[in-house]
Order: sequence, then structure tokens, then C-alpha cells
Amino acid sequence: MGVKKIFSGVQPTGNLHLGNYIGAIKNFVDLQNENNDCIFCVVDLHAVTVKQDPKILKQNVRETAATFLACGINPKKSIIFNQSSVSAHSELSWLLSCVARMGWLNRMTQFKEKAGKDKEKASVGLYIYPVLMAADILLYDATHVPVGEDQKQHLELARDISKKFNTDFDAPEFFKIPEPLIQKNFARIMSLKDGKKKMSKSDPSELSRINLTDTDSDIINKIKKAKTDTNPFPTNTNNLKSRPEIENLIGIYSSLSGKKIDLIFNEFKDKNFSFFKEKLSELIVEKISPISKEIKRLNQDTSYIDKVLQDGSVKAYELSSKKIQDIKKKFGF
Ligand code: AQP
Repeated sequence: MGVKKIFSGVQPTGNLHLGNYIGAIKNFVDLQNENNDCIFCVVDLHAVTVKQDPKILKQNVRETAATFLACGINPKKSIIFNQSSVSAHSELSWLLSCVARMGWLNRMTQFKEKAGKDKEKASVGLYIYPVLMAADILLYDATHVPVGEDQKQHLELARDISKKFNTDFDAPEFFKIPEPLIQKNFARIMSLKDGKKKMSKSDPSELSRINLTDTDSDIINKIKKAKTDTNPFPTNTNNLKSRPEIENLIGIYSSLSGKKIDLIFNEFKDKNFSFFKEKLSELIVEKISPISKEIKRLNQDTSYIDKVLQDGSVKAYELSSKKIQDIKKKFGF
């Protein structure tokens, strides 16, 4: 397999959590270390689809970049930048919203979930969020996009937009058709309090998620309080779907340890949940504690983070400026 062109983004909407790490950032690091061409973007334009405090947003942009670095993304190998610093993202988003169809966007389940009951009051930006995501990807001719399972539908839309543009402008190879890279098992990490809801930064309950900045004692406490049930530890996958909280905790254990699920059933059979939770906490602390300490250290060094973002923006600008000119020519501008 040749070198892949990787693009992915993370919203600066607060502390990143274990779901962001397992579903996305851990894979970013692996792809970078396999020597692919990688661009990792702090998608601040996506963040403002819901109201943000400008001061906190600025801080969150830096913190997200610090988290990328603390997890192992190396600015000498990968481009790290924030989306609003390269105006071609916004320009292309408008152009692609003239290619995308209303019917396609009406099917997007994330809009329905995030807009909630009162969708008339949601921003237009939240509705066309997937078009901006398509622009991010297509602008850099990305061939592969590592995302959590929750973003699969948006990526399919990016593929549809790419194909329609190529057909409409009679330019079969103009945009690449990007492939999603979604891990096969446990690609969606769920809330520790409700196994049917995804782990999310915007969940009001701190106990629902493990933040990458949590202390060891926060982690131990949250896992202790994570929802389980009164049945014994499972010995196989039968009935696991009807025990979503248990399935989720086993999924976290499997993703972080690299152990297959059968091995985990074997390791914990005849043990009670408090023993499993103890081992799970130890594993999470082992993986997250070095990241958490590094985020805290980098958060003090704002001039270094700003320099990383600034250097990344220059490189992203260089890569995108020819493509946006070519796109405008296609429209006749
Ligand atoms: N629970 C999750 N399990 C697996 N992957 C996840 N991702 C997010 N949550 C999970 C993946 O992380 C990447 C960055 O996501 P994002 O922060 O840009 O947006 P999001 O998916 O909307 O994340 P949140 O935590 O739910 O944020 P808020 O609460 O601000 O909306 C993506 O690849 C995503 O798939």
C-alpha cells in the first residue's frame, strides 16, 4: 500500500475524552507513525455551529492542539493547524453547499440528535456542518479519513458530494473519493452512565466520561461509579447487546489493552465487577496519566502551541491555495 493522504479534525469544544482518544486520536498517531501524509485540524469553524464564548474558544483551540501533541502527534511529521486560519475551508464550504442536495442533508442523524426537539432554533451552520466537513477533506485531496463511528454518515455525504461535483463539472478525477478509516471493534465509546448514549464533551454529567486531563483519582472514581448491573461478568457475547454498559467497559478494556474480547471473558470469568473495574482503572491510568501530565505542561507553554499552529497554518495554506483556485475556475470565477 502506498502513502495515504490523511485528513481529520477535532472540535475545540472542551476537554477531549476517552471516546475521542480511542475513536480518533489514537489512530491519528498510528497513521502518522506509518509515515502517511497527515493533516490534523482543530475545527474551530465547526465549533461555532453552537454558541461559544470567544475567550473560551481560543483557549480550547490551544488545548486541543496541546492534546494532539501530548497524544503523540509530531508537528515535524504531521500538519497541525486550526481551520479558521485557512479561509479556503469557508470558501469551499459555500461552493459545495451549492452542489450538495437538501435531501442528502435532511437524512443526517447527527443534526437531528444535536438540534433536539426544537430544530427551528438550531443554527443553519449546524445543518450544513457536514458540507464544511466535506470541504475540509476535499480541499487537501485526502484519500483516507480516520473518524469515530459517529462520523460515518458525514463521510458518506463527503463521498457523494465529491462524486456529484466530478460528474457535474465533467472532471472524473478532480476530487478524490475519500475512504473512512473506522476501527472495526468498539468504534463508538459510550457514556459511563448510559450505554445507549455516546461519550460526549457536551454531556452535562462529568461522571459520563473520562477526560484526557483527568487525574488518576478522577479516573478511579469515575470507573467505580460507572453503571453496571447485578448479573455476573459475561463469559461470551450472548446477551451482551442487552447489557450496553458492560459491553462498553469491556470495549474500553479491549481497545486500550489490545486484547481480544474472548481473552477478556476468560481473564475475568468468575470475578466480580469491582475486580474488573479495578483492573480497568489501572489500565486507563497507565494510558491516560502520561497524556494528562503532558497536556497540563503544554497548556502552560502557550507561545509554543501558537507557533505549532502558526507553522501548520502556513503549510495548510500552501497546500490548499492551488486547489481552491482550480475549484473556482471550474465554477467560471
Ligand atoms: N464517543 C465516541 N466514541 C468514538 N469516537 C468518538 N468521537 C467523538 N466521540 C466519540 C470521534 O472523535 C473525533 C472528534 O470528534 P469531535 O470532537 O470533533 O466531535 P463530536 O463527535 O461531536 O464529539 P463530542 O465529544 O460529542 O463533542 P460535542 O459534545 O462537542 O459534540 C471524531 O472523529 C469523532 O468521530
